[in-house]
Amino acid sequence: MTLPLADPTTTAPTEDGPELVDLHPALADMERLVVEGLSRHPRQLPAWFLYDAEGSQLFERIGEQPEYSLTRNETKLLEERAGEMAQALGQGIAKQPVLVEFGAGNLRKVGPLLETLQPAAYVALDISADHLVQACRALQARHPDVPVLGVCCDYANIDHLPPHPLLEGRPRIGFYPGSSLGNFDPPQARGLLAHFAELLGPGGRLLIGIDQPREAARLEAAYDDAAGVSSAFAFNLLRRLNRELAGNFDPAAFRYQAQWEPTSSRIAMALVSRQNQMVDLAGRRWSFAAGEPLITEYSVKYTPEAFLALAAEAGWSPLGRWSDGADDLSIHLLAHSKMHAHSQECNHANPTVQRSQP
Ligand code: AVI
Repeated sequence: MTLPLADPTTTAPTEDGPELVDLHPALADMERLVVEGLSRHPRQLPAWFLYDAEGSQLFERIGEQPEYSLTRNETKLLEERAGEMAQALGQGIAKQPVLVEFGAGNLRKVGPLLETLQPAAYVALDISADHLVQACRALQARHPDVPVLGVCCDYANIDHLPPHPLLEGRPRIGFYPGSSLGNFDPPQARGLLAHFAELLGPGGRLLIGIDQPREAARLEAAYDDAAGVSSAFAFNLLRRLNRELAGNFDPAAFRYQAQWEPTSSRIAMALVSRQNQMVDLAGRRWSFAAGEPLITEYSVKYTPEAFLALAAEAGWSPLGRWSDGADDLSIHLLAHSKMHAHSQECNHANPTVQRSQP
């Protein structure tokens, strides 16, 4: 990539595009997380490891597969209902807010909200630096009136947003589409929702997309598409580990599997060892038994009720909900109950639920 990332301690504008801050975890942190993850039973790595430059591109291709409807349905819902969402988001907020997107990806979902909400600035947080640079540039070109700030980071593990004059004294609205909350197990997800409240600060609101449970066959197909893109996405993790952490995984010695686990309401994605084998990684030897899974990701699916119960435990109250025609996914609007510095009193007791026509 050509666009330079700013020093982590500054947010100086680059000459030819939006501002960027690089807070990507250091190699030593990745090594520590790999050792922790591979020492677990079952072995499991943080889902963000899947998103190097190649992984981010593969994930975009997953969104284009006919079996994986989440991206399409959520984008359509946002396009159709962004006006209502912006109105609900802005209610009772005195100042023009800043919009903060967690795990921003290709930044293709936020457009309708930028147009309808017209925030004072837009901050995109994503783990994949190259992908973020390209996406921020393209977004800034499409929306020249909204200042764009890109922050490359593991959004679950930053203490605060980088200090910036654009963010000072303004209410912050979080945007977390794509149901990425499901890639954390429920206790972690609860912690993440509480963490978002901290990052967003007083008056914080959150617009969050949540995928819902449905028939096992549809879900398993969505995570193991016929074109093999989901499988390639998982196998890319092994290539990344080999390249960045001195590994010698042999991809041919693993097979990809995506299984619906109804009792946990989740899809478990794994690379399953085809044989007993030893693998070198991060300066250690790891033994894999035949049939042993390396969990690459879970994708937990929440009914609206289950999600709102989890959100309430993290201090969030419902303000509204929009769902797609098939009711496969919902976009929830939440307000943090303890934090109303920038907002006036609002009625959280009766959230609205709005359904799109199929
Ligand atoms: C990013 N996240 C919400 C995706 C999901 O649906 O859990 C990740 C994914 N992995 C394979 N397919 C999609």
